[in-house]
Amino acid sequence: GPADMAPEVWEKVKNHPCYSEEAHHYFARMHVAVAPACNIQCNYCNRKYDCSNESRPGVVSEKLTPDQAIRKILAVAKEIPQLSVIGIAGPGDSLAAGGRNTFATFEQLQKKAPDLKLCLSTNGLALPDHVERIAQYNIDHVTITINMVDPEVGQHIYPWIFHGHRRWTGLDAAKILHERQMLGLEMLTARGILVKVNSVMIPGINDEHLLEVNRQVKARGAFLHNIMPLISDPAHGTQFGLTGQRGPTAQELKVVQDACEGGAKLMRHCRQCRADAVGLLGEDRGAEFTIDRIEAMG
Ligand code: CLF
Ligand code: SF4
Repeated sequence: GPADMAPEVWEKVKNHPCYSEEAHHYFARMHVAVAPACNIQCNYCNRKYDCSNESRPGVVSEKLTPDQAIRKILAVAKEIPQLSVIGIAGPGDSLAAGGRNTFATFEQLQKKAPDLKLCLSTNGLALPDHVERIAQYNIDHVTITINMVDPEVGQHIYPWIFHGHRRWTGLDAAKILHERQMLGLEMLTARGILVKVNSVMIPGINDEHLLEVNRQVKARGAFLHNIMPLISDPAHGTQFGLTGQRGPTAQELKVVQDACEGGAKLMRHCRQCRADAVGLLGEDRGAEFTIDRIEAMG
């Protein structure tokens, strides 16, 4: 592995297509959309479609039960030998609703296909409650979507969160979410679990602030920082879409990414996958492997 990487880290990175730019040419990932619920509201989300943390809006993912997900994964693993990672990234939050479906899927998978790496993506609100189980099921890769480290910024991104049996709004909501995200990040990195931070760049809201996000997540041990452009689509009715909030241009995105050089290492090959994507990054073979087709094959 590279000189600047400890051998145990390299072991976790070398065949993960998102954590290693090199690996993404050779190794495939598969998402199973077993997590429909969410515990917060992001202004860039439309609940009818995928968690827009990672997914382009407009197409509904194939929602699966944990049992269906296992059948689908085992069938796909036979057909795609490069498959190395199973991720749960929506269509809601993987740890909302107690993470029930997420952990039910990973628990079985760990027994039935121990060679596949497990990966999950979360907004972080429920993360501190689940670090123990994440470690227990050998989930080596966790992505947290962190769009701010300052509740003043956060209040323009998150209209509400649901936490501790009640709904919070405004600055209170953003403050709780921020504290939970930082705590979850620290707890994971303290256990040697690799953490990638995704940030959605929202012009005029958090674009300049993302340098501070980069600095703070680096200080807490994040392995990678993935700054992604907001995909704002009024046709799909996101809050930001309705207010006319635009996404950044490629040039604006690059300026912010370049300004972060020297901080937490940046991921630059993200393809903003759907919550049911299958295959190499940038290809989506999901349509070949719908659960109907798999169950028809027996
Ligand atoms: Fe999936 Fe995400 Fe795991 Fe990768 S995707 S849960 S870390 S296995 Fe990868 Fe897709 Fe970008 Fe995500 S290219 S959207 S960063
Ligand atoms: Fe939507 Fe994801 Fe935000 Fe939940 S965390 S509101 S699913 S974008």
